Amino acid sequence: MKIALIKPTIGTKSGSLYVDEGRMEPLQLGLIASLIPPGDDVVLYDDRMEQIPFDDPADAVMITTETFTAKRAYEIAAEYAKRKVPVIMGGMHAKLSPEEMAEHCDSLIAGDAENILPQVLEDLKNGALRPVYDCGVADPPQNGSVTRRDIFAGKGYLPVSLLQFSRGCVHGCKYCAGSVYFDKRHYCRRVEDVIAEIKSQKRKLLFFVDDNLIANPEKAKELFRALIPLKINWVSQGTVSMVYDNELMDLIVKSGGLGFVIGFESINPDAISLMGKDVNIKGGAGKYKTEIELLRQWGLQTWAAFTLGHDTDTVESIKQTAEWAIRNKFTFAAFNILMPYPKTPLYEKLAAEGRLLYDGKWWLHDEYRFNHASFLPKNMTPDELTEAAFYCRKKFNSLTAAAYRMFEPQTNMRTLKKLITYWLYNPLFRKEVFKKQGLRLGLKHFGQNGRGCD
Ligand code: B12
Ligand code: SF4
Repeated sequence: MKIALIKPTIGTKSGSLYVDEGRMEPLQLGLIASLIPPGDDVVLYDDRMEQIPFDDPADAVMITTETFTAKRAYEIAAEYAKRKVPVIMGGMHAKLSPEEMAEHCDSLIAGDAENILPQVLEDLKNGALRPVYDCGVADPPQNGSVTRRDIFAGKGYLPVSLLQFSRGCVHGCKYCAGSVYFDKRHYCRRVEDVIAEIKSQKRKLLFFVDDNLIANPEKAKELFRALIPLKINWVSQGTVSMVYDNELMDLIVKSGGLGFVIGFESINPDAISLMGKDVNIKGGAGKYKTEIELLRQWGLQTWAAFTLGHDTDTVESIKQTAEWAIRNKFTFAAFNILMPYPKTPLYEKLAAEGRLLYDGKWWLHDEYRFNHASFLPKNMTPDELTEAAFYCRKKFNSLTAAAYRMFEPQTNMRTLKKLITYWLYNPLFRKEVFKKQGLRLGLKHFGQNGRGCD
C-alpha cells in the first residue's frame, strides 16, 4: 500500500507558496509514519511549501487538521475524493468538530493515533473503514515508536528537531482547544524513550512541543536530569509558575533549556480570572514582576504569549499590553486575538450570548480572514479589536522596539549565542506579522485545486 501523509496550509495571500517563516517539521505525521508497517510506502506532502501531486497514485491519504487548516484540509479531501482515493483525517479539529469533519472524509480519528492506527490500516486493507474512530488518548504517548524523520528530508525545514515528552495540561483555561482535547489530562513518555529518540537523530537543537512541559514538575525534573549528559539545547512551552521551583529552574538551565513560550495572556488581573488561568495568579495576576525577574536571573529567553479581546479589555488596555511587553524586553511575543475554537468553554459562552460572527464557524467562512476578530467583543467593535492586535504585533516587532528590547543584559545579551538567536528570529517574526495578516483561509479562491493541479 502507498499512503500519502498531508499537512495542509492555512492559506496564502497571493497564491505564493509559503506564508510561515518558521517552517517546522510536522511531528504528528512523522509519528504516524512510524506506526505504518515497513512493508507499506509512505510519502509526505507539505501543502505549506509544496504542490500536492493529486494525480500521483495513492491507496489512501491521511490529513492532519487543526481548526485554522480545516477549510484547506476539506479542499484537499475533495480532490482525492474525485480520484476515489480514501481520505482519513485526524488531529485537533477531528476531536473538536467530528460531525462537521465526517462530511468531508471517509474516516476520522478523534484522538491520539497510536493505539488505533493498526486497526484503521487493517480496516483500510479490507475495504471496511469505519466513519469514526473515537479513540481517546495514548498513555504513554508513542509507546516506544520513534518518529520517522526520514520523511522530512529535503523539504527545507528549519534545522530544529521537534519532539514531545508529554501531552496535555492539568489546567483548563476557557479559551484553550487543548482543554477540550485533553480534558485536564497530562501524560508522559518514558524518559528512556525520549533519550533514545534524541540519540537517534543528529540535531543538537530541539523543540519540545509539549502543551506544558512542566505540568508535572517532578516528571519534568526526571527528564531534565537525563538530558544533562546529552549536551543539547532545547526550547519548549510552560506556565510562568515554573519560576517558583528553584530545583526545576536549575535543572532546566543545566539540561540546556534556552527559553519557553509562556502564556502571560493579559496584564489585567480580571481577564486572568475570567479565563480561568489560575496558574498565573500566584505572584499577583497580571503583574508578573517577580516572575520576570526570576526568568531573567536564570537567563531564560521568553516568548511571551498574550490573548486579546477579553470582556475586560479596551482598545487602550490592549495597546498597553504591547508597551508593557516592550518595557519588559521579552525576546519574542505573540499577540493573539481570542479565538472561539469549537467546544471550548469560550465558544459555548459566546454562542449562548449570541456574540459569534461568521455563522459561528469562522474557520469555514469565505469572508473570515486570519488574525481577525471572529466574535463581538464587549468594549469595542470587531474591527477595533483586529486593529488593536495588529498594532501590538507591529509595535513589538518594529525595528526601534527590537533594538530597545535587545538591551537586556541577563537574557538577550547574556551570551553571544543568545544575541544571535535574538537577531536570527526577530526579523523572521517581523516578516510574518505582515505576511499573515488578513490571509484568506484555504486556496480554492485562487481557482486552484491545490495550486495548478486543475
Ligand atoms: C508545535 C505547535 C505549533 C508550531 C508548528 C509546528 C509545525 N510543525 O509547523 C508553531 C509554533 C509554529 C505553531 C503555530 C501555530 N499554532 Co500551534 N501548536 C503546536 C502544538 C503545541 C503541538 C503540535 C504537535 O506537533 N503535537 C505533537 C503531535 C504528535 O500531536 P498531535 O498533533 O496532537 O497529533 C496526535 C493526534 O492529534 C492524532 N493526529 C493528528 N493528526 C492526525 C492525522 C491522522 C490521519 C490521524 C489518524 C491522527 C492524527 O495522532 C497524533 C499522535 O497521537 C499544538 C498543541 C497540541 N496539543 O496540538 C499547538 C496548536 C495546534 N496550535 C494552535 C494554534 C492556534 C497555532 C497558530 C494558529 C497560532 C497563531 N495564532 O499564529 C499557529 C499556526 C501556524 C501554522 N501555519 O500552522 C492551536 C490550534 C487550535 C485548533 N483548534 O486548531 C493548538 C492546538 C494550541 C492550543 N492549545 O490551542 N504551533
Ligand atoms: S495552561 Fe496553557 S496548555 Fe494548559 S489549559 Fe491553559 S492555555 Fe491550555
